[in-house]
Amino acid sequence: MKYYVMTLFPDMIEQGMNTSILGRAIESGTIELVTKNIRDYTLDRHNKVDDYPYGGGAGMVIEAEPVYRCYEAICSELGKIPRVIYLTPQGDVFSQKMVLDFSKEEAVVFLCGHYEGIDERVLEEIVTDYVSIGDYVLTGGELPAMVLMDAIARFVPGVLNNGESAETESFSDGLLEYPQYTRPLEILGRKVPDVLMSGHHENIRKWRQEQSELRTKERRPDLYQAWLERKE
Ligand code: 6GU
Repeated sequence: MKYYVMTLFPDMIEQGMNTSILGRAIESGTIELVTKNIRDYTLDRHNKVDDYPYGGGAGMVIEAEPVYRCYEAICSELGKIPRVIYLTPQGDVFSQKMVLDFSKEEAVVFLCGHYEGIDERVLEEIVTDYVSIGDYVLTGGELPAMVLMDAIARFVPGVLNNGESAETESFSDGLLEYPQYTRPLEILGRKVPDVLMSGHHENIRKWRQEQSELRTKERRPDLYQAWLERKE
């Protein structure tokens, strides 16, 4: 999987992606991460990338030209026209379904906006997917881009090391994960559920399934309802 990120803050992406599982995946080449500073693609003498909005109003708008030139450079490097995801609160809300869809791509390009936005004409020209991570407003698309890259990476072969495949965790079948315990057997006046010490694998599997269902019903009734309807 090859990730390209078009941004005015490449350091933020690189700093955010160099740790833990993602850091290792990049280190080993399982995932490739290329950040492109939009500012490097301006033709302006002072490297200016934004300007006042036509029609007036607060804030600045990122110009079409540097974004388009940055996109062209990425297309040349890839030798193909990639999916381009624009991170915006106006997009479709990110879901595990979208994760699976994006994870099938050879390369994904993320476009991160700031300020009041990006000139609409370059968005019309290059963006294939508009994605939001939820109903709240952030200062820019960098954190959302990292959220998407993290979720997608979990489905790239070789990123998750141990036997725990991406499928067996929360949301795989639409339920939340069951509770987990480790040593000691008792702490804070609470014991580990007996069934987990029984060595009876079928009982343990059933108990965990029950816990997943109970927990989903309690904490995410919307997901539980959808799961019930799918099961029928
Ligand atoms: Cl993708 N971008 C920004 N700026 N704010 C958001 C968002 C994205 N998703 C939720 N809020």
